[in-house]
Amino acid sequence: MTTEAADIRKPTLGYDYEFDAERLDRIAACTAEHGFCIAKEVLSPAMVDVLRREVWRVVDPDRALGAGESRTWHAWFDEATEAWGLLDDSRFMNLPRALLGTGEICINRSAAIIRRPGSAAVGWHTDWRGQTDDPPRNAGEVLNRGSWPSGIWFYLTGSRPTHGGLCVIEDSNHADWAGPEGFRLTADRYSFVPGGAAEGERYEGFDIPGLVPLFTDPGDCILFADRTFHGAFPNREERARLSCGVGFRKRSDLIDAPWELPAPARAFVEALPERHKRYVDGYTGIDLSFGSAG
Ligand SMILES: O=C(O)CCC(=O)C(=O)O
Ligand SMILES: [Fe+2]
Repeated sequence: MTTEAADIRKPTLGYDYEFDAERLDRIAACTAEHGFCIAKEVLSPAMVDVLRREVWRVVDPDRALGAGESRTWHAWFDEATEAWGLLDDSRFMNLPRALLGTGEICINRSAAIIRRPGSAAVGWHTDWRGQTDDPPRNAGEVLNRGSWPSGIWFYLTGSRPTHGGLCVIEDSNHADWAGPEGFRLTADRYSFVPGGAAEGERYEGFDIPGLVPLFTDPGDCILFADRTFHGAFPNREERARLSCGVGFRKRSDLIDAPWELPAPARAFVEALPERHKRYVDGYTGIDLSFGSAG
């Protein structure tokens, strides 16, 4: 496969992975079987505008990010007051309900990312942190140990290889997946490296068997499973790449977070309208100062 982003075309796989957002059965089945799918036109153009504005306002209010830089803002949704309407949007909310198999869900975590033109690739990794039962060493190990989807993301300026788009490895969501052919999983099973290579930095190449570059429009939702391995291309376009995601888990999957509810999370829980309070029953917020980075 060529690794020139501009030459990479949308692949034809042996199965469908793009569905109308109402095809919840297909969406859940594809994510369970292949580890990912795309729900089409989840957001109205007006909601795309709202979310773009809220990503800028919360993540980089002074437009201080320089060329080549990127910034990830954890618990973005806590502060993104204008985006809370997502919780009223059944076209969106039915997606996590379908993946989790229940309507009894709460917010697990959220984030928004800005990647300015020239920003670097994101090396291959899984967000899942259930490889061990050892006491959690950081917030990711607290919040990403269960079998809830790691990804429910809007790429608000579209996902495509030239624009820092997301890519996944198909079928890498299965517990017995041992890495792409020609690669091996790292000892912690967070990532993989080429056959004979030493473990070190995350691998950032795009010449990987099973790689699926995702092409989406701004209102589409990218869904991926708890363990799915993914990476992102560098942003080679003139425009900043904007994305945001809100992840949910079953309310019955309790998390006993080793931190006090952080102030933005407390303010969020208090300010949410009564009809939305069930989505924060069990919400922990995130305290990135807990443990080591990650
Ligand atoms: O920026 C992206 O497209 C992917 C980011 C990601 O995978 C992560 O932050 O865990
Ligand atoms: Fe990730």
